[in-house]
Amino acid sequence: AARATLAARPADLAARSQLRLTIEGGDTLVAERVPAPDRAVSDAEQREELPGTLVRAEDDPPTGDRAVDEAFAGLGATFAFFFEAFGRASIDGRGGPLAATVHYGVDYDNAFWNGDRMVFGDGDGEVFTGFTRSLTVIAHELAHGVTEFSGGLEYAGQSGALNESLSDVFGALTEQHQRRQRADEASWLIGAGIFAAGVQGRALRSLAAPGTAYDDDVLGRDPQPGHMRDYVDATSDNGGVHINSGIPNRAFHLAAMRLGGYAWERAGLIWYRTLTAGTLSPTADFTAFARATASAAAEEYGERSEEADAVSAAWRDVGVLE
Ligand code: ASN
Ligand code: ZN
Repeated sequence: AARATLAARPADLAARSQLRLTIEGGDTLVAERVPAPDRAVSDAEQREELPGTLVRAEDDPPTGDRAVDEAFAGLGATFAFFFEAFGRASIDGRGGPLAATVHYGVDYDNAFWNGDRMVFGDGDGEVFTGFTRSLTVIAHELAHGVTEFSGGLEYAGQSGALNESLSDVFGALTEQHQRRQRADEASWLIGAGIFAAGVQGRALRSLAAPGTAYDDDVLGRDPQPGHMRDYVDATSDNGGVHINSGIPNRAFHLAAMRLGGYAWERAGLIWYRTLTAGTLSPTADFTAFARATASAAAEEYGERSEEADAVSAAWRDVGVLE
């Protein structure tokens, strides 16, 4: 039997695409067009001006600049994750561009999404090294774009902590997908490998054990709670968006561990559907989000499904649902 499928990309998909040839069932050649990333990495040359100079576009060869090539590869891995796991083509869902700027500022100890592009500092070399060294950081920033294009979650208080948590969840899942790691094989760390030598810590955050990622003289101690009883009423950090995100992070980890297997396949899909269903309020709090994940699980797998039960139990375990 021979079957050749040459499906043109949908007219509304502004994506670049590539021909993928696979052999099915031993004797069936399937040719299909799948979206391909459209990456553009720019160099800020240590200034705090965007976008900087374009140094690597999609069809360009590696530059030899570590940060440029790490960003390019990381954007590619994140694109592949969102498409293969959820069928989403790029940040806008229509195959649109992935723009990043590296070498931002002098001794710049952060990375961010500015509404348009991902921006990465090189670190000061004392506490942080380059922020592109971690795929989870690159995917975290790209996921802020996905959240924004999905209707957004206001970046303050609990909705802000959910925005942060979704970026951590998709950041961790991108790495697990790239490494083909099951839930119980993964590190569940964000930003492993970006601390300078001598810093007492494993990573920026841990989804599995919030509050345990680092304990360092300069950096202090990881402030994340993993349960509502330890919720931090902060005014800094937009009301603790990078602090209280530990609670929904741990809920995701618990749901994924309960289900087992590849975390993106069920727990990840449920969180993605919750974000993109179009019914989530931009000011959703933890309880509203938890209920929305339970509804998404019931919709996808059934009311009394293993998946719906795992999700509800996880939110109870962190004190968000009763
Ligand atoms: N690294 C941070 C983040 O993406 C930057 C920020 O909060 N602006 O969440
Ligand atoms: Zn973030």
